[in-house]
Amino acid sequence: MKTILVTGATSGIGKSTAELLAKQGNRIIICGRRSEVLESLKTELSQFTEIFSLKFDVRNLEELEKAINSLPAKWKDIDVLINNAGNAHGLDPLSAGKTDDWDSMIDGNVKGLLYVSKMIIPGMKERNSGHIVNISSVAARQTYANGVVYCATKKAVDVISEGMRIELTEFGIKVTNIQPGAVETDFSVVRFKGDQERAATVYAGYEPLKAEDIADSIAYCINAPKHVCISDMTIYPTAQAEPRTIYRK
Ligand code: 8X3
Repeated sequence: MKTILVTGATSGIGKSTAELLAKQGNRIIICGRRSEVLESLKTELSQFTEIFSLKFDVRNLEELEKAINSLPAKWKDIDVLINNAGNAHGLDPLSAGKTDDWDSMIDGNVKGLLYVSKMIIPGMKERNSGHIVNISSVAARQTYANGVVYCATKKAVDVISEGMRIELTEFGIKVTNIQPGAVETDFSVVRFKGDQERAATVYAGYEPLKAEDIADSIAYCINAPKHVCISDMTIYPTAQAEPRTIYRK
């Protein structure tokens, strides 16, 4: 049984991952921005294991420091950190991009991941053990038009994973970088600012990945034997060859 902290646990990949790892008997710290959603998820998952919830926005350093520092002693030794929180905002050429969207993506996907990691890594180093799982994207492998800033943030996640591995290997800490392709979650609804119809077109005509598929992959990495570190994993739906190429019927 491990103590696992999941950011962005209230929906999508984060929620499915928290659910699966809870069912496997791990103790889970679920983190997110919406207290009602966190509380109902806590109730739902408490039937399987011990759950602790922390409300914070990864973009808010003060809020997240306060939340993580408030963890009771028995929850402080985090074995696995899953840096899942992150989003895409807008799909625009650079010339028309909204700077608020850029700030949200850079603050959440890059700075937020760094802030949370900085809080958790010292304990892992002291204990000479731990596992950090960073959720990147296939957008880090292939830049696409109108998504340049999103792609840049995910490329940054790849680089941070690589750097973490270089800095943390001597402490016995594993680092896993996961690159999901098209996963049908609220991802596109958020990207298109609530436009459900447009979001649905992203997943039309083929079978996209489900959040559960990524949760499975994450669980596989976490459950690998102590001497095995899955450093990188790229997961596409069978119908997708790379971010821009999807075979639709
Ligand atoms: C989401 C996958 O291809 O829309 O990270 O960028 S993609």
